[in-house]
Amino acid sequence: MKSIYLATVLLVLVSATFAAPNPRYNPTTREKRRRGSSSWSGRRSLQPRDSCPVPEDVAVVAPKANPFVSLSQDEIDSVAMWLHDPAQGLNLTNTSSATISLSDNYIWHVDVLKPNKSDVLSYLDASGVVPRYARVTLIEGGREVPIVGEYSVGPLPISNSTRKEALDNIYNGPNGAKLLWSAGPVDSLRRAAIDSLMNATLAPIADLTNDLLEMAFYGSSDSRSTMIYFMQSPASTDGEKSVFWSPFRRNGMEPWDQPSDLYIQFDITGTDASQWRSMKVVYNLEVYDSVQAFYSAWKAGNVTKTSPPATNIEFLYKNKTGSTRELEDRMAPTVLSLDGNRFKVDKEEQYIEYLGWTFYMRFDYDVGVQFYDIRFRGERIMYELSLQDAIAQYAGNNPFQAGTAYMDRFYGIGAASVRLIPGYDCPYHAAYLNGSYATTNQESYSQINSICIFETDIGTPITRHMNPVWSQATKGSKLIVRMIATVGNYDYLWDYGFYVDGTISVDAHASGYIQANYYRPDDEGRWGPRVAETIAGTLHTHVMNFKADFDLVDEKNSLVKTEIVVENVTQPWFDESFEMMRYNISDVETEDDGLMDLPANGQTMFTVVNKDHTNKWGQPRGYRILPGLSNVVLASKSSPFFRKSGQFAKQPIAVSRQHDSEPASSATLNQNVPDAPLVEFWKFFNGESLVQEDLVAWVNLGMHHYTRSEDIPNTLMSEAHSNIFFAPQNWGDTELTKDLANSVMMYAEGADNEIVIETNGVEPPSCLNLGPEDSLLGVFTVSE
Ligand SMILES: [Cu+2]
Repeated sequence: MKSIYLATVLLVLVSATFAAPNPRYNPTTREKRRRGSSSWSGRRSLQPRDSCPVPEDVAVVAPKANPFVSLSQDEIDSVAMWLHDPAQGLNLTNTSSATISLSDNYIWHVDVLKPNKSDVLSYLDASGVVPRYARVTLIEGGREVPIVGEYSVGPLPISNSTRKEALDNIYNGPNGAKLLWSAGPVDSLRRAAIDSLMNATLAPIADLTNDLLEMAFYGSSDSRSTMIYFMQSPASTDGEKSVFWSPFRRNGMEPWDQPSDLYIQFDITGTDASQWRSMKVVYNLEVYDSVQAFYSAWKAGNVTKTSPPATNIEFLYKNKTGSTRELEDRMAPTVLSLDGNRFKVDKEEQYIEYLGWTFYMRFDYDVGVQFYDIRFRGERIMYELSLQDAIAQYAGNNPFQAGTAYMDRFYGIGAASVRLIPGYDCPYHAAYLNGSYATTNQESYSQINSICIFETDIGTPITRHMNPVWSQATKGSKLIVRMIATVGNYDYLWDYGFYVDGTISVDAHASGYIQANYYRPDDEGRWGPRVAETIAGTLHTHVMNFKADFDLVDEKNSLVKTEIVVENVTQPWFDESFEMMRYNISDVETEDDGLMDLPANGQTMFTVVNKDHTNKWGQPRGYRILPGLSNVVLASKSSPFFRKSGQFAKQPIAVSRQHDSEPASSATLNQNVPDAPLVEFWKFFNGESLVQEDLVAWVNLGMHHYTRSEDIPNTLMSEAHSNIFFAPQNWGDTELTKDLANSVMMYAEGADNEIVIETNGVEPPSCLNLGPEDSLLGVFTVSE
């Protein structure tokens, strides 16, 4: 086993150098500190003489088996076999069949269906059983009106009582749990057909593309192809048609940043690919009615060539260049738990305990890690905390970027989770968990080490104070559960933080490659600055929606709005009236007021409270929803590309009644149906009471990405950062860190003002090499 080596030179006790008052330690701390060596050998020891052990995972057994387990391979196979049984009448074609076509019915995805909250609570809080169901997505090209439909299949295991039912109960859109086939996922079958269309369109004009773009396309698997195409998302509005624009980029590394100036529109409506066709062309901002018209114009010498994408792509490399900065040959600081981990993980049940916190985790293909039954000191704070979707809306002076509105849930955020890089993505000694889900190839898959768990210093003490008679500070710590997903060009990092004071945080960061615009000087930077030879940044907004299902003590919670208002007041103790602020406290009574903006200057506080449970001071116990850094939402509220599909991203905070029929603010298949989504979020807000009911807060993190040259090669997580806090608000009778032993209290005692340094028996381990500056001696003194 690997250990880290640290010099053993201990805290040097140089009490002789201190004048009276004579400091003393309490007995437990004094003995430890006296075991030190007698001299300080310098800041950096090159001769390790001791080692701090690698913290071991501390075992814990979850109180109950995790009710959110992904499907096993046997379960997936049994569901697939059951669906293929002619008795079901589905006329399914096996996806491995050599003759499968777009007009066949076949399975796209068999995943586990998220169980209802009501069932999970009866299991967690009593002896209920959580029924197990599969969520099945079928591509049904063989129907008279071809569709993609979502169904539940269960209960599992398969038995005579197993049924297949449309999941209409959890989808409130106009078509229920289905969409018209043309708006469905682009699976390998459809991609092959699109590839043929592209080949048929572009190979005949290879002389044109070689001239104007200095690249050509002959099919994705043809080695002569130096060009690559993409599809605009959304590729439909309601599924009646699938018409989209394709950009063309140089084939090779990170094509997102090698765009050309050419865009072609395609119509791929319906299951008969022979009817698919190319439509308009845009090149150098000139619009041509057809590829043929474009080709004729070029032949006639009427097309003005713009720069092809740069062939020198050195700017995209992230290998180290340049000389090393002074002292940067040393390893960067990191967080280490030298005294052993303070959190416990039941890896089997995906259950965690940390300094009063307990929770379960779930993982799925759509969004990755999610949190359930989050409790602090035994009391439930949230039933669920989970990412719902991560979307990005683009802008640009071309039909592709102008029409791009990604919903990454569609591409599988959990499926895009990556194996984390120890020491870089996560601190050394972090604990790791696998993320398990069912792939769209009907395989049960575990992404190794896609979640890391570690405790970190919050960077400040959590509390401190000094006055003439004592000085106190308490260490600030939090547990972080981290996941990173690389969805195409972008890398998203999500941190879920659990603080020692009862605060929960969600942080989102982004890195990876921007999806660049083709650089046009006449754009004058209106959609982003030029960032390399032939590319410009692209103005876009990221929004990530999270579900925070509060159950403060129990499910009966209320939403309170505390506004800071300013008014002119007259008081007998002042001669003149004057302006002063006060609270205006009100309940948000119904869902009609549940879609909320953040008033300017932070002059409103939103709290979820339980009015039936007050603290010692008679205040309803609550948690504050505290927007942190960059809680932005979509700038456009009526863009056609997110008309109804992205309603969750149009206000910073929304609070609705919890219903098992409203489990998510988005849907995996929402991407291509902005006019006919499966989930239409604003329909959740239909006048129901929000007073002492089961409430769900839907909150957004985000970033308007003001792209810059520093996005090349990779966007920086320092600035591409957004967060939110859920913080106790009169939850306790007092603040919740008074029991922490990782605190110091220094005070004077007796007539001689003898200084007492109370560290509650918690000391740096002997392997930690401390210097004289780290001594507590003399920090606090009392003037005589
Ligand atoms: Cu961005």
